[in-house]
Amino acid sequence: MSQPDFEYDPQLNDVAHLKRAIANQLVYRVGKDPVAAQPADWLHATALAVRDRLVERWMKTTRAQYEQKAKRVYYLSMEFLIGRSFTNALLALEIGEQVGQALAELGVDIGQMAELEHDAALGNGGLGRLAACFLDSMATLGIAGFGYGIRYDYGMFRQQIVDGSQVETPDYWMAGGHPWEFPRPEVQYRVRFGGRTEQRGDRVEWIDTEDVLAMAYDIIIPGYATAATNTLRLWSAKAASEINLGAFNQGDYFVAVEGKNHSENVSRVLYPDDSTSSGRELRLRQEYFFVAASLQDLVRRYLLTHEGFDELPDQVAIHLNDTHPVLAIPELMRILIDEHHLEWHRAWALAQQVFSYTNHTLMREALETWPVEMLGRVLPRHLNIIFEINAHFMAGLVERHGSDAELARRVSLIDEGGGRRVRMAYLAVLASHKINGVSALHSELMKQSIFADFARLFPERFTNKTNGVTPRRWLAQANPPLAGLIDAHIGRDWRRELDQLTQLRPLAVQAGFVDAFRGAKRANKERLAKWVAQNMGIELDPDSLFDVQVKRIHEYKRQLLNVLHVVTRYNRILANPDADWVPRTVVFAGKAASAYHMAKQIIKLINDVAALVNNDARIKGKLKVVFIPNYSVSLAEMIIPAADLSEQVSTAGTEASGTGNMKFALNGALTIGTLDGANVEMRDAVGADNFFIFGNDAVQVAQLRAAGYQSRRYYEQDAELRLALDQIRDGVFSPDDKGRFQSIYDVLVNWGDHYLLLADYASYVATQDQVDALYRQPREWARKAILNVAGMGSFSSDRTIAEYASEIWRAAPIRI
Ligand code: 26V
Repeated sequence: MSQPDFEYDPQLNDVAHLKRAIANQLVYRVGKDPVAAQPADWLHATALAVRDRLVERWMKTTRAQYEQKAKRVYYLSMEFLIGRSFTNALLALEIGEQVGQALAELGVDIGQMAELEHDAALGNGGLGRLAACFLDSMATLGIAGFGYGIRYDYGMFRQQIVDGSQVETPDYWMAGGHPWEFPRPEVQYRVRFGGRTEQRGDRVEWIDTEDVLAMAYDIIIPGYATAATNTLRLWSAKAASEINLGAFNQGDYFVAVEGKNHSENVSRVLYPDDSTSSGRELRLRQEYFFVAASLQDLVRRYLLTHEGFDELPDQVAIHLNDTHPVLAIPELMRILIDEHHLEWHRAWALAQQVFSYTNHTLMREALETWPVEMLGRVLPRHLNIIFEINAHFMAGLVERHGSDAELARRVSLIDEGGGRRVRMAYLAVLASHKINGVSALHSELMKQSIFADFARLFPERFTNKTNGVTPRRWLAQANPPLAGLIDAHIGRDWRRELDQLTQLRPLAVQAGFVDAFRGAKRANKERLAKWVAQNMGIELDPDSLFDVQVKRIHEYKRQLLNVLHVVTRYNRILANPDADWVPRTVVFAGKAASAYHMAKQIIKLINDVAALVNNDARIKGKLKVVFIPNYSVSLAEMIIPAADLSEQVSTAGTEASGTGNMKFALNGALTIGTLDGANVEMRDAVGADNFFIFGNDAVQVAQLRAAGYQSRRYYEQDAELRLALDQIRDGVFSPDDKGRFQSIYDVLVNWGDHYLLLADYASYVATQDQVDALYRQPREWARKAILNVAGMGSFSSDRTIAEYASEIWRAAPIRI
């Protein structure tokens, strides 16, 4: 391989330049001879060549932000579930075809190569993926948005299914290198833990701390079809002191590295829990670690161009993605008071103008609280500050509302009942000028339940921002057949203005378009069927109705309700084998938190049911069940476009929004769902005739519970339901261990059925019959599916971010 014989210009995107660029990267950066290069080497080289094409835009954006004195929005999140970056970057640059051609000329298949990229799975589920969609939209809209988070060595665990059960293994996602990040060894901050505070005159000092360094790694976030390019800055822990030389010289090698390992463990692993606050000290340390580094970084950036803090609220917005980064509040107070000597009231006023907070769940067990004892040990100064915030709050309360001990007890930042704990959500509400929920229903329930007192005290702070998803990844990238069809009829601008999809409405009755739409769906179903055949050895029939539920496994999401329908359908087919059944393929995927026993039982049951149903010759292809292991962003990109039916069946009032629901509808699936989360708004947007709603709504759920819900009544009165539950209990699906699912039966029949599955069962099964009936009329089905796509315009994360920017952050786009 010779040196380039023409000037290397990373802005030139013709095939010849790209080919040269890729080959150069392969040789000089990856260090591989093209004749010996493996597909992974080509991927690395191509990623670097593509990344080069983003760097100039990135610098231009940073310069524009400075020149225009843009207000920066700092999105603090413990999780960013970005998935793969390669195809996303190609799309943003709109150079996919040229790169594909260049690679083809180099003898490499771009599709196969792209499949090798490891997902960056630095998140658990909805909250983390939302953060990634938001970064995409902030860049696309030209908002000066920075993501701040943790560069976990190990992201979400890899899920294997062994004998039908989940087995977790660590996922070292950077194993193949991570060409999308820029390590910044020059950007390191000291993060302090432990020690004690000492009053010196009118100042408090925090001393005798144990320190860890936070080192920055930057990931480029390209905007779509704009030069605007933002940064996700992730922090990695580095030991503040190197190995213990004394021990090393004495040959105690283990002792020598112990301290270093201990410090660096802070960014080692993502907590693989979803909605249970496990309350572990390492988690607390992680939260403070990334918050402390981020605040030092953003205050430093602000002070580069400002003296004093008067302009802080015009220049900085800090958004708290759930309570995980709430320590940013006492940390900012500490910086302003202890380091810059502001007086309390001034610091507090600034904090309140800077912070905003999104709540993502009403589940009690997910509301973070930290034991006062632990917080005092790990962060003594922050605990002082929290106590002081609380004292001011309590004093103000008496001033405004007289002394009301009961109210004070309820809203205090310190929960005094049974071991004192700090209520992080209350701290967030107190310090933020805006607090939002993630769907209209959720924002309303939030005000009525967990924040009822605060909504009375500070009504003007509470608002709603319904979630959205990025149409770049979730339609353009995930679904080329449908994206291409839409382009051919309404042009390409929907990628930036998703409302343009309304132009598809008249096409829903045009035979040519309907056929092409069905063809696109068919192609996606074939793609999934091929993957399942190759990777799982199971044959799926693309003519069958693909009925899909993919999401974290959780009782409130009610995968079990879906299973009850599957079992009922199985029984019905066996009872009436010659009837004209609509063939169905029921697809599940999702991870269970490692310590969540019931969720793991649900996975096992799904797999046991699948084994029996799929191997029953009498079923003859009328019903098939698959559990696809290791659900991830990239699997979602393949599974969702292949769905005919989207299962969104949570107990009304429990799913804050859902975002998978939006991705399915955008890809032309019909939804069967409850009036929960964003389903309510989606139904309004696409028309109730085009949406399968069933079951009790949130008000009815509350009434049922208040009236002393007795699930056993439903069990006794419904023979089909009883049969399904008895079969599960009696071991029909677990002949090797007949008692295996007794506890599932008990939860539903004897232990209160907290999520009201039995109350919604009959309505669900009846609605599934309507689904079958519609599927028998393929054009009518397609018409409704098209109207779903056409109605999804407002569920773009661009709309969501535009609302956050104007109503919460007060940040305008930069001109570039
Ligand atoms: C809590 C915890 C507790 C400690 C350990 C780690 C961990 C991780 C996550 C969570 C809370 C998860 C909250 C969440 O993901 N909520 C989802 O947010 C989505 C985006 O707003 C929304 O669409 C889903 O309905 C909601 O469940």
